[in-house]
Formats: sequence, structure tokens, C-alpha cells
Amino acid sequence: MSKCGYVAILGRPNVGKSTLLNALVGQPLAIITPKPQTTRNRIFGVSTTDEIQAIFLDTPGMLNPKYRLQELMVKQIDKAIGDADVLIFMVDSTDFVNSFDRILQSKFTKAWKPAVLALNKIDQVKGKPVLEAMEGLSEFQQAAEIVPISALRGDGLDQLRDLIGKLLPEGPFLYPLDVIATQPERFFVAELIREELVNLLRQELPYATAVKVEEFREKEGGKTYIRAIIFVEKLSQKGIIIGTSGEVLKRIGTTSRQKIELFLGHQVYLDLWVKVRKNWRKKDFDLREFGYTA
Ligand SMILES: Nc1nc2c(ncn2[C@@H]2O[C@H](COP(=O)(O)OP(=O)(O)OP(=O)(O)O)[C@@H](O)[C@H]2O)c(=O)[nH]1
Ligand SMILES: [Mg+2]
Repeated sequence: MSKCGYVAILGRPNVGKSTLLNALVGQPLAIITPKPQTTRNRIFGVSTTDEIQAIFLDTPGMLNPKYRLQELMVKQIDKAIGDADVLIFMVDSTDFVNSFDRILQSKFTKAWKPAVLALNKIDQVKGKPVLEAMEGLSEFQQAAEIVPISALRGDGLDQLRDLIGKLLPEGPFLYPLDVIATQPERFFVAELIREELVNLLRQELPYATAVKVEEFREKEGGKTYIRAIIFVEKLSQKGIIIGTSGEVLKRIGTTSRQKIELFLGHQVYLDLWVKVRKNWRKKDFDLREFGYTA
């Protein structure tokens, strides 16, 4: 009998959840940046082997919400916990005290589902700190096991995969063998542009930007035409993103186009615009338009 189910990856911002999703699926589906709060939606990645299909859900980092977008991010976490058959609680071994989230722990306890604790970034710490972290976390008894991993280098991932395979319920596959992603190409295109923005922009600006793909047209035998809009909250932010004589926007356009072409596997004409949408992070109407829903 085959096994199949949903596996939610949860933890504080920046612990490496998206890096793990990409490593487990073997494709760069989720965007990754050195900054916290990069992921804003649930991202589905399917991994199928002979007998086992695991549908991984990357989630936004757990935080104390201060505005509507962050509230929706926490709702994505709750939804993922509700949908999942197996939960992965990810902690950063370089800072396990601060990355072990108590509220998330209580959500795990209430969900009462099989859980694994993934102690990430072990490439950054050697020997003793890992053991200490594991001792410190031994109170997390709900975890079937604590697995030290490096999502970046791939260490411990076979052990993690085996463990998840054991915990998944029996059942038929939900997706065909060759499916890896379940979200539309438009979503990933918008995310790849946002990845460039988060990487390039400083301070608060990454958090004030959203990207919407307005047009996605495949032309016969040629390039795909994509028109995307970067939304910001203030006119001054628009100025920064465009740059003097447009050089910043040009740079964002060039690098994100290259990434999009790699992702889609063909050439793209990227038409990139910047618009102001005042306080969009606080407005349900705008949030819905940009793809952020509960
Ligand atoms: N050294 C090291 N760095 C890692 C590892 N895993 C992730 N990182 C780095 O940690 C940073 C955050 O990684 P993400 O995968 O974006 O983290 P996240 O948990 O998805 O973050 P949010 O989406 O903001 O919640 C990036 O700079 C990664 O390269 C790891 O195993 N070792
Ligand atoms: Mg992420």
C-alpha cells in the first residue's frame, strides 16, 4: 500500500523553512533571502518516490502580528497545521533559544499530530551546541524524533525523509508522478520578482512591497510576455525602487527576468512597473488583490 499526505514545515522567520522545502522537492519553488518574513503564503511542493508521496507546505515564519498582512500570514500557519498529516517544527541550531517558539509549540500540542523537530543550520555549529540544543528541546516530547539537519548543504535530509515516510498515512497518491508544484506559474513569477526586491532593498522597504502579475501571455514560438506591477505604500518608496534615471528598476528587471526564464524554461519579455497603493498591508481589498488571503 502506498503512503501519501501533507507535511507542514513550521517555525520562526528565517530558520530555513523555504530552504528545506526546496531541498526536499529538489526544485527552487520557494524564494529564499537572508531577511526574515520572506515567505507570505503557503507554498506547496510535491515529492514522490516509489511508495511515498509527500506534499510539503512551506509556511510564513511564526510572529506576533502587527498589521493585517501579518495576521493573514499567521492564518496561513494555522491552515497548514490543520491540513497537515505530519508537522515539522524547525528550529535554528545557531540560536535555538530564540527560534523555539512557545506559541507554535502550543499550536502543535493542540493539533495532536505526528511531529518531527528539525534542528537546522548544523553546518554553522559543531558538536556540543547541537547536543545542548537537543537536550534543551527534550521537553518537546510530542516530537517523534529530533533530527539535526543542514537544509543548505543537505545533511540529515535522508533521515528526515525516512522519518516522514514512516509517519505519513497509507493512501493513494493525490498528484501524478511528475507534478512538483501545484500553484500557477504566475504566482512563482511574482515571487521571483519579490525575491529580487527583498534582496536588493533595505530596511522597511522589502516589507512594503508586493508584486502582481497583470498579464502573462504566451506568444506562439516566441517569448512569453509578462507585465508585472510592483506595489509600494508611498511615493518616496516608488522613487527609490525606480532609482535615478531608472537604473534600480532596470537592475531588478534584468535579474528577475533571468530567474523567471530559468524557471519557465524559455525566454521572457518582462514589462515591469511600479505603483503606489497607500497602506496596502492593512487593507483587505488590496491584500486579496495581491494574493494574500486567509
Ligand atoms: N548556514 C546555513 N544557512 C541556512 C540553512 N538553511 C537556511 N539558511 C539560510 O537562512 C536564511 C533564511 O532562509 P529561508 O529558507 O529563507 O528561511 P525561512 O524560514 O523560510 O524564512 P521566512 O520565510 O522569512 O520565515 C537564508 O539566508 C538561508 O540561506 C542551513 O542549513 N545552514
Ligand atoms: Mg520562507
